[in-house]
Amino acid sequence: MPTKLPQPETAQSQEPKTQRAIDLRSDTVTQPTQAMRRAMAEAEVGDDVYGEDPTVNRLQERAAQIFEREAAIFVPSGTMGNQIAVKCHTHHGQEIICEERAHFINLESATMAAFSGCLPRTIQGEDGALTWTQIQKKIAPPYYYRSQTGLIWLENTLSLAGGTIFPQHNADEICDSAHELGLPVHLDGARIFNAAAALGQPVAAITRKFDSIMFCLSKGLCAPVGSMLVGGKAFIDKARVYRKALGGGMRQAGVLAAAGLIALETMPARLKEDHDNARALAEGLAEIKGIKIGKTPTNILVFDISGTGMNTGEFSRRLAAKNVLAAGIDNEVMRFVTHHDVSRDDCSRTLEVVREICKS
Ligand code: TLP
Repeated sequence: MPTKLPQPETAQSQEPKTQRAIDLRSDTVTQPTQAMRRAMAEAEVGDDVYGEDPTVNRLQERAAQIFEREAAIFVPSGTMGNQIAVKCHTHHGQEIICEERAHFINLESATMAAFSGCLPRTIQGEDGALTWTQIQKKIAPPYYYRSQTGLIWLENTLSLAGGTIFPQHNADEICDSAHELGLPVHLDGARIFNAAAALGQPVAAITRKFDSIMFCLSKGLCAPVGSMLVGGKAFIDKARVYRKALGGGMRQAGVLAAAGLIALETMPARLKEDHDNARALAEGLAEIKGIKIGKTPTNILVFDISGTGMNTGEFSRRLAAKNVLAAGIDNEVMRFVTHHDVSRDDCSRTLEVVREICKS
């Protein structure tokens, strides 16, 4: 499926200017909480390039502990975390097997090709889920002129498939079988805490077999900046080299890590609320003529609006005029994301607005 970045819509609002916009473009728009702001102001800091920032060190230790791994590293963004993982696991000229809607091949500025010199070998999975049988068929035969498979890549939840949860049995089988062939498996777990909340499982239990995991503090967990890369000590030592190479060595980054610690400790417990809101929104949308919506297991809704006679550009503009911000994944498919700064009332209001614009 062709993908385009959610573009901010200009809200040429016909509503009173004081009305707060309901921002469903992404959970990246969440504002840091008051507790985060206080912790940031009071953070103990040092130079993290020398490994001397005590707050960054604490965040890294906590992340490693929560995921039951040897080590973790704080990175400025999910994109950097993912691309460092690609670089650490592969060599130039190799292939990475992944789902065709994976974020790292569609929305990370082709860094995989530019920085690591790798090609994607894509598969379409049902609701974004892949099976070992599908993957096995895509592993390169050992001809010297054939680009060789270097890495298997899974994403949980899969954002562009509608926040779908990767079936645990498939993930375990893929990791075990790939390891038997000497292939590493990385998890883009930008929203792994959403998957864990929906499954009622600890993140460690659903990520145990992966060689490395990236997760984001700055999405549903509301931190202003930052992601973590988690794995074995040797992998994280290597990741530190490439983080610096990419310009991600930060100095007194403890001000950011302080918010990250609060995100990690306190915010996963409330994600279920976002999932409930998303489900309520999905049920309402399903009743509107012209809209087709699939499963909504977490906080991301993707729905086809081609039956309304509008494309996503027009649909987004009409929403923005009523102070609801959202964007399309392509010309026919819209994406809504619920989060901490979207209430159940905001969902009801959004449904009213969608009904109104679909009627007109
Ligand atoms: N996704 C963003 C946009 O890039 C689309 C969003 O609004 O959802 N992995 C996954 C699965 C992601 O969804 C994202 C961000 C990233 C990686 C990259 O994270 P950042 O934005 O921190 O570089």
